[in-house]
Amino acid sequence: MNQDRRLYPTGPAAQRALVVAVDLQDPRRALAPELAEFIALAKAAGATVVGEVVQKLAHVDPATLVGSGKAREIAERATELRADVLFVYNDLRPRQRTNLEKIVPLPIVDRTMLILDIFAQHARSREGQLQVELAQLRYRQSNLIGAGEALSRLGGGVGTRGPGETKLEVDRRKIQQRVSLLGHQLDDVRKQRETRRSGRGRDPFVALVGYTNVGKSSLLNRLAGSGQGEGAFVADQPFATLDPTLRRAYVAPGVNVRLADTVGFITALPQELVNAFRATLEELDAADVLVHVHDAANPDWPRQKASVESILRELKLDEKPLIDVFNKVDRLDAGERAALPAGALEVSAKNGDGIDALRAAIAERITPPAHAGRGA
Ligand SMILES: Nc1nc2c(ncn2[C@@H]2O[C@H](COP(=O)(O)OP(=O)(O)OP(=O)(O)O)[C@@H](O)[C@H]2O)c(=O)[nH]1
Ligand SMILES: [Mg+2]
Repeated sequence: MNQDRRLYPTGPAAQRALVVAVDLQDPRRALAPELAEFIALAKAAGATVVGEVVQKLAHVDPATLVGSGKAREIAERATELRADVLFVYNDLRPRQRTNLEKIVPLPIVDRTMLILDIFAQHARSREGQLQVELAQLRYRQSNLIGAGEALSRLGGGVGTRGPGETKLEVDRRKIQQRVSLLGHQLDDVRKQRETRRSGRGRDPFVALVGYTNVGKSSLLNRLAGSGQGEGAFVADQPFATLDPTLRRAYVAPGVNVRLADTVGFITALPQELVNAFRATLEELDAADVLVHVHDAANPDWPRQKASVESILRELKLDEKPLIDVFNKVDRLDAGERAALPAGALEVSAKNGDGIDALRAAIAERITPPAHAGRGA
């Protein structure tokens, strides 16, 4: 775990988090599955969730999000539970954040910060790390959140503090300097990657996409025949994969494809992340086929599917040939399998079921010119 890149101050021990959510009782967007997902994110970030406060409201309170009475109640709960951080599910305006912090004297972490924090912990490649840091700083800029410990350790030092500057002004100036430096460094890293790429072969390009934790990396390993230890990283946690992995995979006699694993999607993917990862996501544009992976064992898969589809639309990738694949069917009984959409491609990355059918489906969707002359 890399503490230095974390977005909010943290001690060596796991943080005790009190989760706060406003339930707007929107019939089109139920709170329960999203709140469960938020709590999973909190755990993936390394926190211990010590309590949950859900406030039902018709509208969020413009001043404090939850209302000042509820805020005082939250402050009491936080003391009782010895919480040291507040995880707030709903989007917070800067003013709501400041007001809430006055009543509940704890650092406030919102959903975007949580996701960015997990990304910061999981990024391995230089490009991934630069992209995440840039996203974090842009988020701070647009939400007027102070730079905190982590940033003052970067550069800073003698000569950075001009006469009469307030803490926030210094923070802003440092953030701005760091943002432009990161931008330049990212350009360099990307240029190097372009050079490496141009030397690559011309096998058709297939990209695995889907909600986070559905089994994309497991499928990549299965399709590419990676053995234990040499394959893409697999873990039961959101955003295990941040850095795109590319492998060669066999799909039919004489037909190989370049197979890419990608960062998982999530409902309301923070805009800062979409922007920061745009270059990586734009590579999907070069795909001949997208394989959209679903977690058939998660009852929430229809919501996840819709959310991925809307992100694909946003990225203008909705016109691409796409294969829907239902993974983890080893966890379903016969009745549950029968309830999946008719004709669904059912696979298990775990035991290999349905993988041949998936290979055949990919081979069929690859446009003929892409593998003309490569027949067995
Ligand atoms: N039972 C079962 N579990 C699976 C299957 N495929 C993946 N898993 C498990 O699901 C979890 C997530 O798998 P990953 O391959 O890391 O999922 P991912 O989509 O790459 O996730 P992110 O990179 O975090 O977005 C791991 O615990 C896997 O072992 C499957 O076919 N059956
Ligand atoms: Mg993965």
